[in-house]
Amino acid sequence: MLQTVLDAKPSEETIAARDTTLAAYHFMLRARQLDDKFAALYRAGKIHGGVFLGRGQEALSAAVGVSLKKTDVFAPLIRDAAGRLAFGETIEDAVRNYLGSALGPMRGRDGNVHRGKPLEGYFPMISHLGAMISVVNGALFARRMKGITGTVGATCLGDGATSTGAFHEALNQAAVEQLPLVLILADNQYAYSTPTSRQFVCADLADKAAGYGVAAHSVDGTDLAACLKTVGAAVGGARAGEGPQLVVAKLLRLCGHGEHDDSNYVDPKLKNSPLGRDCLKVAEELLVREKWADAADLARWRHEITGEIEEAVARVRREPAPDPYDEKWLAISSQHLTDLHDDDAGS
Ligand SMILES: Cc1ncc(C[n+]2csc(CCOP(=O)(O)OP(=O)(O)O)c2C)c(N)n1
Ligand SMILES: [Mg+2]
Repeated sequence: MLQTVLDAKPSEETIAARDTTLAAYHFMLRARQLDDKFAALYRAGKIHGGVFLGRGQEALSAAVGVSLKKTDVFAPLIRDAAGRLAFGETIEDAVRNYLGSALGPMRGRDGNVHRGKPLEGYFPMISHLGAMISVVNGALFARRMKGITGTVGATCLGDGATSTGAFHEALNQAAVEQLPLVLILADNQYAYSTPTSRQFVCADLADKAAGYGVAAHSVDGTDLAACLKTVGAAVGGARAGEGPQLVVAKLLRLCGHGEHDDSNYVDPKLKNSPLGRDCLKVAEELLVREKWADAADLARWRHEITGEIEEAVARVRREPAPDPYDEKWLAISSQHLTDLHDDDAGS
């Protein structure tokens, strides 16, 4: 397949677009299959606590992950399995967190989507409702004070989170300080069971950006190519010193709030509207249309990823659970999350 594309002598731009799109699609597919596996493990009673999925939001999330550099800062939320993988998280670490392995990023002490590696610029989630924006602002401030330039910080948000004080305060702060913040807002039509009509009355959430003096970008969140272009432009703008960028993507959450929620409140008309398109299928149609992949490639990739996930789950299930006597406890974090030395840890 690759050879066919190369034989046609495409421009460098086309090759770059193809490579980025294929990479993003692979992260989307991995995320979807990982989510499906977590849902199955949850139903089988193998996962304690909730399972929170990103079905329908993978294109947007993958676009964020592939647009960032490893030296950037990223605070993913509930629906960002694709973005996490694209930013460098391994399937194994995601599985470890869900199954409570002591070898996981949180050493089995925190579950599901609450995982990250702050020393690698990738923050564990506090809350889905705007709490991470000020954390990213803080990281960007820290870099500015250390004289580190060219770093972008990204985090995500839902439509419901725009009603919180945390969103307002942090976006305003980022604007006043002209921080290189990229805020990805997934307007997925519901905050748990609350529809957007009960959440805000402006025509479009992108309209809110003007009130903060922030650049706004709108995108169809079901369309991978559009997400890559728009998120890429927003990240580029922030990196070029143009201040905070708000990306508003319209789409539909194609799952419950969590696996415990059957989402029977979702309006069937929305499911049948363009917002209800499955971004994974839209991306596959694009790959086939562009001749970047064919049906056999898609089937092979699915099969390979299923194998990778099954192997990771089997390995992780043999790993030990946490032992509280092994921990060095700090007031707000466990020592492994910080760069403190032993001497500092006790204070
Ligand atoms: C302060 C606070 N209130 C309530 C919750 C429970 N909660 C978590 S996510 C959520 C809905 C979020 O909706 P939205 O921002 O639209 O994001 P989506 O779930 O649609 O991705 C709620 C009510 C919480 N985590 N924190
Ligand atoms: Mg929502």
